[in-house]
Amino acid sequence: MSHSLFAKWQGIQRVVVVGLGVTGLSVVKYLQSLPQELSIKVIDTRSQPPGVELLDSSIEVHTGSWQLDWLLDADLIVTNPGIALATPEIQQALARSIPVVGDIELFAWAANAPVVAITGSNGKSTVTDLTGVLAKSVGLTVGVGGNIGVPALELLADDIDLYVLELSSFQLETTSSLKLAAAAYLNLSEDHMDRYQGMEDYAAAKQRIFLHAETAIVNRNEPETYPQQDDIPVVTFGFDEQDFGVVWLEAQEYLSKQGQPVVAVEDLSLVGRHNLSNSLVALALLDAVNIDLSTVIPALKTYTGLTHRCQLVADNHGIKWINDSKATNVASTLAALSGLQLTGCLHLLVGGVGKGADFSDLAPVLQGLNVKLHCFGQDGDLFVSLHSSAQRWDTMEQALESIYPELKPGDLVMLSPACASFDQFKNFMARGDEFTRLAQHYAALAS
Ligand code: UMA
Ligand code: ADP
Repeated sequence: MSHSLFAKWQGIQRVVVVGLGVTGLSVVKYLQSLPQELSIKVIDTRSQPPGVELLDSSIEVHTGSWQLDWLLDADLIVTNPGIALATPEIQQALARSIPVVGDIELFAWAANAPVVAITGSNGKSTVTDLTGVLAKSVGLTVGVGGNIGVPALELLADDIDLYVLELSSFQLETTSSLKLAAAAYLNLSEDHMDRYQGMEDYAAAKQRIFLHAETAIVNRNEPETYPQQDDIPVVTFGFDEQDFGVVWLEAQEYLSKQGQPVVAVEDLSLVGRHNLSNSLVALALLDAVNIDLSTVIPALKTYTGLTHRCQLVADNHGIKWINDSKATNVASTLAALSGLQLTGCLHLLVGGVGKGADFSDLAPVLQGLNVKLHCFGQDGDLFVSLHSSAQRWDTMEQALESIYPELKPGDLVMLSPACASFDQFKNFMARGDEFTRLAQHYAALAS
């Protein structure tokens, strides 16, 4: 244990982990690996939290409600990102000056290789994965994790050259000492309004990515993404010739660095304008840690993206089925709609948990498309007024069952729900997997 890590843990004996899931489990495992004797207790307000069966029997667990006396007796509370700092029980602990941190803060105490991180409302996972893939392609040992699904504490190892972390606003709320070689803030649009008081509150959580950043990578079109401190060097990305941008040479478009071409857009496998922007950010992050960009171009050209993001999952008789289950807010569904090359009718499936969002920005875009809107799930009603074609279904399966007999060549069936999945699915992956299974089933029936 390094001297600085030892200093962080001095005086801490009773640790309460709030919220299991993959984060809580990684925290417990990490705490157990530390050399000092800690008393570890776990609280999860769910009656059957995921992962409880994997806990060591020596750990005391309370499920189904809060256990305030445990909380108020702790030297340190480590929360799952699903637990808001504003939760009254957590506020009571804070009022008694009990420190409350998240797993990313514990990671920050222990990491001893350069870290780059990505936040924003949309594109985080794509940029995180791409940055990791490109860095690995030049032979580096890279730890890629965070909100993308692999808890950051599981990445800690002595042989890591670079950590690449996706950080959600939830995680940033409880992170205060993470030193970043570069921090990218992609964009800001409405999301998680069920957790925050309003956009200001949500934006303030995201700004925390810059607390100890050596370089800020920000979106030229979105002033909200710039750091509020003026002592951080800023590198920008956008669709013109400045910093990381695009240039046209002999009628060909290139991604560029300071006006110099880096790679031709037509050589990329990723599709959609939003993915050009994501590629620019990955290049800017690697540049910030002194990786020669010319060496990552072969991997950039072949990168096709992550599953559940505008992913073609069935293509039969000229009918395409696209899984964009990761579109969990309005801006991501708008991005998916803006990249469409439509020759027939779009059957768009929307709905799930709306998280308090205002969906009205979708209406003008839908007006301009040959679209049939299929609304399902808990908040499906909120979409019905957006387009005259709208039909209400309880489930995605019911919608697809009715859609498939009327499909014609050129039609496109897309799940881009603008909502979270928790009303009917374990997570967005399970929702996307179910869509893919059904799409492949109905595509086969049509053949
Ligand atoms: N919960 C309770 N009571 C508790 C603990 C949790 O009700 O005591 C609820 C939370 O309110 C939350 C849900 O349980 O809605 C999530 O808990 P979980 O067990 O699924 O959490 P983990 O498995 O640890 O997953 C978390 C992140 N989840 C959230 O931030 C909600 C995952 O991001 C992340 O991949 C994982 O840690 C590893 O870092 C998911 C997510 O939806 C994909 N993130 C949001 C997003 O991307 O929009 C921010
Ligand atoms: P996040 O991790 O921030 O949710 P993802 O890379 O998983 O981001 O993409 C989530 C959704 O947002 C997908 O539906 C994808 O098509 C869309 N998307 C990806 N990048 C961007 C971007 N830069 N701007 C807007 N939407 C995007």
